[in-house]
Parts: sequence; C-alpha cells; structure tokens
Amino acid sequence: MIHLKIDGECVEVPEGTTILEAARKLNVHIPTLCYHEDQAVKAVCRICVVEVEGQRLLPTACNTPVSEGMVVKTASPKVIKARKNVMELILARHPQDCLICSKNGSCELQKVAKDLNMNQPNRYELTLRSTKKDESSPCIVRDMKKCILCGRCMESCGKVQGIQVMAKENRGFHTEIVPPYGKDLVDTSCVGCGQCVQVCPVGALSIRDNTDEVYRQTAAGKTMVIQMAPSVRINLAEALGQKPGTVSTGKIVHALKKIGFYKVFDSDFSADLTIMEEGTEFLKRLKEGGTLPMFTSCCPAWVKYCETYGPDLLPHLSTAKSPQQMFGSIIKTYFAEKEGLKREDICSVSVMPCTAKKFECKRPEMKDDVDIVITVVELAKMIRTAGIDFDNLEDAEFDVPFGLGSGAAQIFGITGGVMEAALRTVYEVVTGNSLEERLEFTAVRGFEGIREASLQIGDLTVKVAIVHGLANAKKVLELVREGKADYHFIEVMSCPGGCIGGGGNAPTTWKKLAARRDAIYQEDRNLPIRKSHENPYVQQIYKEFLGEPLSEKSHELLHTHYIS
Ligand code: HC1
Ligand code: SF4
Ligand code: SF4
Repeated sequence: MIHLKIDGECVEVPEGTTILEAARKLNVHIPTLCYHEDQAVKAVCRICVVEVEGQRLLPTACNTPVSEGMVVKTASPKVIKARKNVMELILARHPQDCLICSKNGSCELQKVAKDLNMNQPNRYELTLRSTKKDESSPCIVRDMKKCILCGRCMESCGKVQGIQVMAKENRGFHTEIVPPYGKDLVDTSCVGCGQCVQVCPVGALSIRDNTDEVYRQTAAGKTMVIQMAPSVRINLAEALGQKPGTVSTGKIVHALKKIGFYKVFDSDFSADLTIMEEGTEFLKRLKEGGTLPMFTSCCPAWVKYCETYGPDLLPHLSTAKSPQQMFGSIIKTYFAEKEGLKREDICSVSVMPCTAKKFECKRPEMKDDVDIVITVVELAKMIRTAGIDFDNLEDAEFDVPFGLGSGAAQIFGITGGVMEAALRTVYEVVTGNSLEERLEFTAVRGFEGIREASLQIGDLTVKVAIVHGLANAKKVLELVREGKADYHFIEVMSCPGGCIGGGGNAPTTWKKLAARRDAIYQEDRNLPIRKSHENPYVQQIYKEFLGEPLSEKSHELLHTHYIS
C-alpha cells in the first residue's frame, strides 16, 4: 500500500492508483474533461493538473500514479492559475453559444468553467474551426466546432462498437475528429447507436432533436398517440435529476397526457407481440430446418450493422419487426379502424432510449407507421419546457387496450431480456408445462459481452448466446460465418447493457447501468403477468384481428425484410 497526503489529509491506496483515484477516495474533487470512468486514460486536456511537493512541473492527476510519501495539493493558487489558463485555451476554440446549445445545463465544459470561476475576458482570441455542422444523420448531429478533442467518441465507436466511424486527422492546432474523407455521417458506416453522444462531454455530438415536430403535429390537430419503450420508465427520472434506477412509469404517462397526447400506450404490449411472432418463427425454423442460429431483430443499430458487415448472414435475422415498428403498424391499422380515423389523421410517436430508432422509423419499408421518435433526453426537455413538476406528479394509467405488458416484455430493455422473454414462452408452448418459480433464466443475465446458455426444452437442448456491444457482435458473426457457432438463437443488442444503456439516455456508466438493471428486474417481479403469451390483450388482438402468429396478416403488418 502507498501512503500519501492530499490537501493535508492522509490516504492509503494500493500501488498503481492514480492521484485522481486517490483524491476521489477522499471525496476531493479534481476537475476532468477527457477522463471518463469507463474508458482508457487519455491525459490530453490537462485540466486535472495538480501540484506535487518537490516537483516543478504540474502533473496531470488522471495518469500520474501515487508514490510513497507524496504530498499533493489539488487547489493551490498555482494549480488554479494553470487550470484557468488551460480553460482559456479551450474556450478560445469553443463557440460561446451555450444558451442555444443542446447540452446547455448538462455540458461538462460549462460545469468546469463555472466551477473555475472564469470571471475575466479571455486573453486569447476566439478562433473557431470552420467545419460545417453535419445534420445528415437522422440520429445524431455533429457540430465539430464544439469538439474539445477529448477522444472519448473515438473510443466508444472504435473499441465498444468496433466501427470507428471517426478518427483524428491533422496535427496540433489543426487537429479534428472526422469521418473518413470528411464524409457526412449518413454516408459512413455509422449505425446511429449514439454511443459516441453518450460520452461526448460537450455539444459536439448530440441527439437529433425531433421535439419541435411533436409540437407542430399537435398544433396541426393530429390525433397524437405515443408508445413508451420498456426502459424509458427506468431511465426518464434519472434524466430529470433523480438517482439511477428510479422507476416513474405513472408519472411519465401523466406528463405525456399533460403535454397533449390523446393516447399513451406501452411498448411492452408490442414486445409481447414480438415474442409471439419471433418465438413462433424460431420454433418453425427449428422444426422445418430453417436458417439457424436465428438472430434477434429488435435493435435497429444491430440490424444496420448486420446489413453493412454481414450481408451474407441476413437470412439469420428474424423477420419480426421491432416492437416499436409492430406497434406503429397496429396503431395505423387496427387502432385507426377502431377509432374511425384515417392513418394520416394520426401522428404516431414513440419515446425510446435509443437514437437508432429515429433511423428505423424512417426506413422506407416501415412506411409512416411511426412518424416521430423522441428519446428519453428529449422527453425530459419537453417535460421541463412544459413546466411540469415531475417529482410531485400523480401517477396515471396507460390507455387500454395497449397499456398492458408482461414482465417478459419489461426485461426487453436489458441485455439478455429478449432471450429470456422468448425462452419463457417457447418453453411453455413446446412442453405444455408451466415454468412456475423457474421463470427467471439467470444463465442469460449479466454484463459479460458474450454469454451462452443452454436449456432443455422437451427433447431438444436449445443453445443460446447473448451479445451486447457491436465489437462483440463482430466476433460472433465471424463464428457463425465459419460455422463454429452451434447456437440455435442469438440475441444481439448494440448498446452496452442493452437499451438501458441506449444512446438516447442521460449519460451512462457501468455503475449507473447496474442500478438501472436492478430496477428493470424488480419491475418484472412486480408485474402480475410475466410471460408474453399470457398477456390477455395480445391474446385478444390475435383473436380479433391477426388470427395467429405468422398468419398472413401478421406477415403483412409485423414482419419485414432486410437490405444488403
Ligand atoms: Fe428497446 Fe425494444 S427493448 S429495442 O431496447 O425491442 O429502444 O427499451 O423499445 O422496439 O420493446 C429500445 C428499449 C425498445 C423495441 C422493445
Ligand atoms: Fe459510431 Fe454509434 Fe456514434 Fe455512429 S452513432 S459514430 S456507430 S458510436
Ligand atoms: Fe437502440 Fe437498444 Fe439497439 Fe442501443 S441496444 S441501438 S438503445 S435498440
């Protein structure tokens, strides 16, 4: 163990600990910008400099290991002067339009500048990059004038997703982070997952904001209908300042009503529908010798990834649309008919934890089933704009008949959840036995990037794999291509942790993901119905409208095809 003093207080830490980590142990706050707790240390911004007794130069706390007897000052006049100088240099390259920036109020640069009390005019002249704003993607907006070159986005896109859409180009003052050949994002292999947005400390990468469209359609007198994804109820309160894992289903429904939605429906309902279709498709492939392993198809960033990097493997993807799109189809047909509306009278909105869902709804084969997708972060902004006192809002109920989902649908929002939901139904349908207290398939749970499990279903040992993070998906695609993956069914979610870690949420860390995970599994346990095939409204819609899973009508409305 190493003993040192930080701001006069003694601390004991293991060898190899950095000054930043040691300070955090003492609850001493050292400002950071390029540092991210889940990423490799970069030490490029230099805002975390500290003073170490006996050293002339100021080391960066994020990458300097502690040593025995070290005496550190984290906020001496010399340190503050140096940090203010670093901040002046950063601000001389950063637009000063905070009031109209998407990150206003949640920007890490803004916070550090405020904490540093930058109360004098900048001594350096403002010299902005000339890069134009890239609004070509339906999912995210790049405004590289605002980039502070921290490199976090490159790590998320490159290491976590294995895609590396952006890279550093040029040197020194001219350094920029850009897609290859200065292409627009839409012309790259970007899958729209928003993991780069998740880690960007400033407004250089942001979620495409579609909130104005919602207001426009409401003002135009459209019948406003919204569906809410499984993980939104887990993540929304956090985006409004509550602690991670605060579930607020009823409050969100109430807030959406206040904002002007005529019907508020639950995507958990269509997640159950997805299980009916996808589960039946899986059984059909098993029985009739269809293409196996079958891949899940509810994550649009994964579908796009597979279309781009595995066109030869597209027959493995389930043809089932995602719950979002299945719901869109049902709203513009069955629901419209029941309400005596034409499809063009309805504005079908969905609130999602996901930026890629914005792209999914614009795919031509999806028609206008879902008109607008807003993310958790956008809904949080709309709630603030409407002046809603969210914390003190009474709970409200989803509208019927699409307001009921099972616990199986609820866990769609976490890695392994789609598989677990499918297994609950497939097992009972095939064996005719009830799972009773063995309902929770703990073998498919967890945060390991690639997990596998097997389950005895009747005579067959079903082998499954669960993957999250596209860099992991790449490895599994390779195994399938080489014929080395003896799985029957593979769940892939692009975002680490699944949708609870989606790009449309407030910034995510593994620590926050653990709290969100606990909340989502608790929600499953709280629900009276925990298997998709037991959802009475799902049973009703098959009886009244769809016939049975994989019927002609189901194929027309609930299934899709892929583009290589
Ligand atoms: Fe997801 Fe899904 S679980 S993809 O993560 O299948 O976005 O929450 O809504 O469509 O249900 C996202 C979440 C979501 C779909 C469902
Ligand atoms: Fe990479 Fe995803 Fe960002 Fe696109 S949205 S640049 S794929 S991290
Ligand atoms: Fe969107 Fe979920 Fe896929 Fe992430 S894992 S891209 S949030 S659907």
